[in-house]
Amino acid sequence: MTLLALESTVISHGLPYPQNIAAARRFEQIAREHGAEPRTVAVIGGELRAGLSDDELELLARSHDVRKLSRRDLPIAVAQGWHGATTVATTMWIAARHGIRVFATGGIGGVHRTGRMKDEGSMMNPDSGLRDSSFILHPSPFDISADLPELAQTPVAVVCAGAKAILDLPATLEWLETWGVPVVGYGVDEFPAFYSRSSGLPVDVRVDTPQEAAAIVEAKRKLGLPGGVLICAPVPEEFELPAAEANAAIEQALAEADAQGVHGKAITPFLLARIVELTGERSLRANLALLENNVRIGAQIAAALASAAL
Ligand code: PSU
Ligand code: MN
Repeated sequence: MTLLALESTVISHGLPYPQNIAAARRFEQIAREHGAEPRTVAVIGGELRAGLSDDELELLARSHDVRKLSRRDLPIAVAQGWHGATTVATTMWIAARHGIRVFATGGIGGVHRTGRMKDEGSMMNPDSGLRDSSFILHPSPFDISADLPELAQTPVAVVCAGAKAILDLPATLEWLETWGVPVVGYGVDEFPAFYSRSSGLPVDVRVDTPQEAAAIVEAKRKLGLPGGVLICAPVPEEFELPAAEANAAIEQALAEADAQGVHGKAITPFLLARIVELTGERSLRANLALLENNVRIGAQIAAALASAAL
């Protein structure tokens, strides 16, 4: 059977209720329509699961008692019997244990922006000619999502719309290069930036069919290279947010997180929620549209991978 993994952090912490439960059901439907059996991944009562009942989807969508579980949280969640939504990292890991090779999501985590200057043009005090420490006030700690090391070690192909510009996208791509993760553009030459179709940063290769994408995934496996492949499909054109609008919201959300001292595992959900508040319905529609697009492409790649043609 051709299987497609779907994540649950986007349901529990990435989309509002009730749009999230409707979306979770729709994703499963879209996967089936395109040749793959969906397996939404989560931790239910401490049990690692790939494939959920409708009641369990509802629990993930509604409950405030569902934690965001990254890799380090898994043993704790199991030992303590938690309910948890899985991030890209933990979804990959659980999917691999269930023999699932392809996973569709929205955006991946990456290298967070750090050490930016409050005002990059004004590091030098023009009167004294000295560095002015009041301009170097950005104490955000070093933060790299566990999604990246998971891509480096776990053999699951991840279909996403790139990563949001809340992250340092050049640093994220450098990290993936260092750790041997191929970055494939699906019908696109640039790494997509989630709400925007382009980032100005090139992908390693462009493919235009599920078969071409599947061939890269299969070649990596045959070579014995560890880790996954990142397949990046841009948000459908009619739902794209203008880069200026998305970036303004991102900059404001980052400044608020900084001012409020939000960091660690709370930073991504904080930024995502603020961006939706600042940009309104259109960002939500873009988010849903790119997720549906990725589920369709993921199902087609999973089907191509399962076919004998490779
Ligand atoms: N980026 C998004 N939407 C998301 C996430 C990231 O645009 O929903 C979620 C994914 O589950 C991802 C996780 O795996 O956030 C990354 O969190 P962290 O940066 O704490 O690793
Ligand atoms: Mn982090």
